[in-house]
Amino acid sequence: MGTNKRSRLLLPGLLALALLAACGKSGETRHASGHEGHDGGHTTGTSGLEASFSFAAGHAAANEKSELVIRITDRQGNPVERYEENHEKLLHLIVVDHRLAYFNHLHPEYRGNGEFAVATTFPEGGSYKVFADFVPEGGSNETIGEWLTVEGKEAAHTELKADKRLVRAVDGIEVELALGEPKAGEDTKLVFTIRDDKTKEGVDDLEPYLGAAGHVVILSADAERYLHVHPTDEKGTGPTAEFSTSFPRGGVYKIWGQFQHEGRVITAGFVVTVGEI
Ligand SMILES: [Cu+2]
Repeated sequence: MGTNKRSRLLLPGLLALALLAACGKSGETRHASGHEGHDGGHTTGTSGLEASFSFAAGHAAANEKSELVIRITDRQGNPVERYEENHEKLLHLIVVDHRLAYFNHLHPEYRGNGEFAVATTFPEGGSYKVFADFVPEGGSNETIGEWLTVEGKEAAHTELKADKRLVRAVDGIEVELALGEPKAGEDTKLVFTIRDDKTKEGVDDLEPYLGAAGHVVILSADAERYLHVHPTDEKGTGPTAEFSTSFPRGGVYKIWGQFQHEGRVITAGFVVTVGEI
C-alpha cells in the first residue's frame, strides 16, 4: 500500500486522522446540505481542482440509459489533461442514491481534455450523489462529490439504521463484517469473512479486484464524508480480508465491501454506528 499513500497538506484536522489510517484516500465534499440536488455544477476538491458533472442529454430519467460527463479543471478553469493510474483506472466513480440503498462503482472512459464519460442507468428518480476519485499527474488523490437529480418517482426517504447483524448473502456468497465498536478518530480494523452461502465454507480463491484483494468504500449517512480503503494485505485471496481505517466523526455510516470471485464482483453493504470520541 506504500505507493498509494499520499500525503496532503491542507487537510482539516479530523480528516487528517482518517487519512493517516486509511490507505491514503479520504475526502470531505463541500456541499453541506441534503437532498436539493441539481443537474450539473462545480464542486471544488481539497487541492483546488474542480469537477463538473452533467448529463449529455441535459437531464437523466429513472430506468433510462444516461451518459454522465465529468470534466476536471484546475483553479484557472483549464482542463486537467493527465492522470495517474490508480488501482488500474484513471478515474473511479462511485454513485449512491440519497438513502444509500443504491451503490455503483463505475470506471468512466477518458476522452482527453479533462473529460470522462460513462453510460449508466439510475433505478429510481430522486437525488444521487456521485464521487469522482482520481489522481492528477504529479498530484495527490482527490475525491470530488456532487449531488445530481434524476427525474422519475422517488423512493420514500428512510432513515439509515445500523444493522443488527453484519452478515449479507450476495449471489451465493456470504460476507460477514466484524469491526468491534468503532469510535471516531480511533484506528478501526474491518475484517470481512467471505464464505460459500450454502456450505458456509470459507472462500479462499478470491481474485484481485482492481489490483487488490478487495475495495471498501465508506460514506457517512449524509454522504458528506467519503473514505476509500484498501486491504492491509493487497495480495490476499480470502477467506478473510482486513482493512484499517479511522472514522472522522461519530454517527451512522454505510460500508460497502467489494470482492471478486469467479469473475464476478460481489458488493456487500453494511450500516454501522460509530461512537463519538
Ligand atoms: Cu474503481
